[in-house]
Amino acid sequence: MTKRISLTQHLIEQQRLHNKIPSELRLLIEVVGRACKSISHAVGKGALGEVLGSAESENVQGEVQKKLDIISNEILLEANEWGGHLAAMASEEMETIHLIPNRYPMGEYMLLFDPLDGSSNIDVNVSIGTIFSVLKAPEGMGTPTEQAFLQPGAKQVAAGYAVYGPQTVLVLTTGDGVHCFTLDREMGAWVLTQKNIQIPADTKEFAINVSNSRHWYPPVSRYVTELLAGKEGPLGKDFNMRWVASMVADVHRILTRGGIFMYPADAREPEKPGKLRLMYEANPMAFIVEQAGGAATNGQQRIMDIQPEKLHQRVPVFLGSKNEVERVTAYHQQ
Ligand code: P6P
Repeated sequence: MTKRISLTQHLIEQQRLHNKIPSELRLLIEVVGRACKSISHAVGKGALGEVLGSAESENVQGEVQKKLDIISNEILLEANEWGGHLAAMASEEMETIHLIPNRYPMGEYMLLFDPLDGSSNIDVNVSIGTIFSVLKAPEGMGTPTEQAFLQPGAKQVAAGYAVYGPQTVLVLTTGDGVHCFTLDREMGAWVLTQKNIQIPADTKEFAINVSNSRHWYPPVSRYVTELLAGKEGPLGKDFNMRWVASMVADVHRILTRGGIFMYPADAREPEKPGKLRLMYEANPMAFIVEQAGGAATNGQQRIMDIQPEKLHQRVPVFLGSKNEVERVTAYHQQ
């Protein structure tokens, strides 16, 4: 039987190799890993656990919150408040940043998360997940402010996601490759199951919500028309389409077998630059995808180069197999 590497052992070995995971960051990642195990357990209860359905409330995005959105958010807050590794947290489910209560020491990291991405899939038992991003608090910051969070994605020191699907997996990068852990539910342990994941530069699979096609701007329309033209078209090969409507599930498929994921801005709401949020969806996924040899842009520039202006700002997203992301990005620049 091959030796099983735990999350802790992986992080300690990565620290010895690259000296990028001080003990405080290792604690942060392990605590988030434990929180994701708790969320997986809550999600898995389904109708047996009084956790399905709407919470009869709205989040800062004006979206109706599911009970599990709130439960997942609480799990992450409570897991991370006491450890002394964080200066503050930010969540899709909270309008303002969450300061560490005075009774606990503050640390040098800031954690951002979408506690349960893909909520529209909860009640229909389709894979959902947690996305998180880690930034360092600015030197001499004092009391954390929203402004302290507004750092480009290139400043992330770690990022990851969990997928609550047929397996529960945790995918993680600290800047030296992308690694995948599978939850051993009997032991309650994260076990390293894939190291240094690489996304193929080419692909035959694309992910976009085609029901919005009449609203797309020309570069996206041109690109998807070419994908649909298949072998007889300019791309010279047939493509397949997938759209799970859970970013974590679509991104995990792309990490596993390649593909391009697109959530563009469109004419439905011209002032709204797409649906996905920069700080706790696009940035962490961009970090992971680039670390796996893929690319991630907003159609104009690298997502991780964007200077954030607001905590909950949205951004168009094109990410995955490098050659296809570069193609659709080039169409935006012509
Ligand atoms: P649509 C889930 O609500 C989410 O934020 C992403 O996880 C997903 O990719 C997207 O929205 C799905 O959006 O418009 O297809 O429902």
